[in-house]
Amino acid sequence: MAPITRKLSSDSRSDNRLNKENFDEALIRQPPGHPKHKCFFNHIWSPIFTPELIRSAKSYEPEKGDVFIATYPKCGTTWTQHICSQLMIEDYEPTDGKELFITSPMIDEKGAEFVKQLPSPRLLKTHFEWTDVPKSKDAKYIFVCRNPKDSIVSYYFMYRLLVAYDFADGEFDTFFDLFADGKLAYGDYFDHLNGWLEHINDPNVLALRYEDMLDDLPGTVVKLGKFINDRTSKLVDNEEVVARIAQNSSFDAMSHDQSRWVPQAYVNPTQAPFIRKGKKRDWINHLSKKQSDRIDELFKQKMKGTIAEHWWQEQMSWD
Ligand code: PPS
Repeated sequence: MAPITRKLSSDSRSDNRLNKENFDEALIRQPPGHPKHKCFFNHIWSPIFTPELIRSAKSYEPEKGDVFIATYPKCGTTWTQHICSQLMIEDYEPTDGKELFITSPMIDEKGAEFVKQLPSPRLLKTHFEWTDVPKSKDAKYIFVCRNPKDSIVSYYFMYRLLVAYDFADGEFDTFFDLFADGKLAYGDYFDHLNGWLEHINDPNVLALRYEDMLDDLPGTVVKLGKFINDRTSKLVDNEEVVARIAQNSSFDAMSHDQSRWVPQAYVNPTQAPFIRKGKKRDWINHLSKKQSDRIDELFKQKMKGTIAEHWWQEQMSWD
């Protein structure tokens, strides 16, 4: 673990001068040139997370009808949430103050109590790895993944965008090394992917790839509708409904009024917006050949023998 900016830590728990607030502060780490993180439970988190809410989120007991959208960050979460919200929530209309962020909250950040007061069926976001996600055979899980090279670039721009990370001027090379070493919020991309891949054939899990969503958005809307529940399954039998949802969920449509997704107080207005490029292979504009080779090597080592071993060859090739 990299050096820490504040003296703290394992002894902090026994220091009775620390109240809740400065205990949270004590978990902050930010070596020079790095983003700001919180470190607890042997994991790295966004500085806005707290141990209490993470513990609470993990202990949530899912109810029948709950739908989790689970991703490693930047793999198509918001996009999938927006599509599913249109299918599941009758008066869904995200606006400033009633952002998707609130109607389809991230359980990891908000904890169980916040989630329980939402009307059922609930649509929840999570970046938890498989082992941490609250499990129930009565809940459904939509796992969305994206090739690692585009995920790194998108994640880099998000770290610059979100005020909490204090990384608006952060260097890509620093960020790249943290990603490759698994030292960003939510840890190692490959471990996260591998954990979920072991469950993609479970009957209550649907796996999607971001790149396939780009290739066939109406088909993705139908897949989601058929998976979620009987009502949404019937809805997607109607071609007009599918066409309208796909239209509302295009990159251009979602680029408008971005205050619908994330509260504006969270973002740095000088940075690229949250819905940023929405493409495959944008990584070619940011990774050096050496960095690209390093990800290829990690992919080969860590995905060998898995169902994803040969995924994304075209999207990840240097040529
Ligand atoms: S987060 O913060 O983890 O919830 O981010 P997440 O929503 O998973 O990922 C954000 C990336 O998804 C892209 N996006 C889209 N691409 C294509 N079409 C649509 N409609 C769409 N909506 C979101 C978004 O632009 C981010 O990717 P990049 O590569 O940064 O553009």
